[in-house]
Amino acid sequence: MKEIKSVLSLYFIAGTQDCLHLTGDPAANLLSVLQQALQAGITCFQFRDKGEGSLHKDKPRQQALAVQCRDLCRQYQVPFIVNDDVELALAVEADGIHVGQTDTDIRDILTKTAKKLILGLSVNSLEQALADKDRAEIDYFGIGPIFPTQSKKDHKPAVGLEFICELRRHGVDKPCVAIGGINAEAAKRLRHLGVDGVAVISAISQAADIAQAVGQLKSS
Ligand code: TZP
Ligand code: MG
Repeated sequence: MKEIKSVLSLYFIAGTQDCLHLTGDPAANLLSVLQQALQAGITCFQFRDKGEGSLHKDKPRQQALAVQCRDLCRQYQVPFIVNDDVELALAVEADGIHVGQTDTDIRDILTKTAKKLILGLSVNSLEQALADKDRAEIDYFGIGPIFPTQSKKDHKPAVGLEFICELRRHGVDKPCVAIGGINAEAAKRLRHLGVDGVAVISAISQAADIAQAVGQLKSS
């Protein structure tokens, strides 16, 4: 498996609900956006198909789409991570699972599979980071939202750029990816502050020129 820090470098997250601004079938549009992002050099993809406008009420179609996304990622040797849904992740043999603080416990995920999965956990406070910073089974923290975001309705309060420094000051040295409202300029600042990568939805899914957006987020 690739080194986790290099996997986190430019982490793209999307589901059909993030492609509704495009005309045509959202599932086909997601595949097209993903293909362009992979071609341009994203280093990880998280399938996060949830909420209004997603395929969450049609599990067979959602799973079929997840398989298509997984196969695209495999072509580019980019890890394919599933958000929250452990059953879906196992069914499609994802490379990893990302969970929030109130989702399935990482310990329960481990009991369900012998395969080495990339396991990520969302962190929004110092307490949460300190509680899990030494748990070896957690491969990385998703830190955020750094800024307010339009892409997640129920998002937690934004933590700001300083939060990255606060975590490092408190000895949190787990690989981390920053998320929430990140554009190319913010990505540059965050990388300087020491994050291992940035995770974005809209900066790629809503870009007029996906290859250019990926290039700018990477080289920042
Ligand atoms: N978790 C925290 S913020 C967020 C998620 C899934 C959404 C990030 O989307 P965007 O468009 O990059 O702000
Ligand atoms: Mg969640």
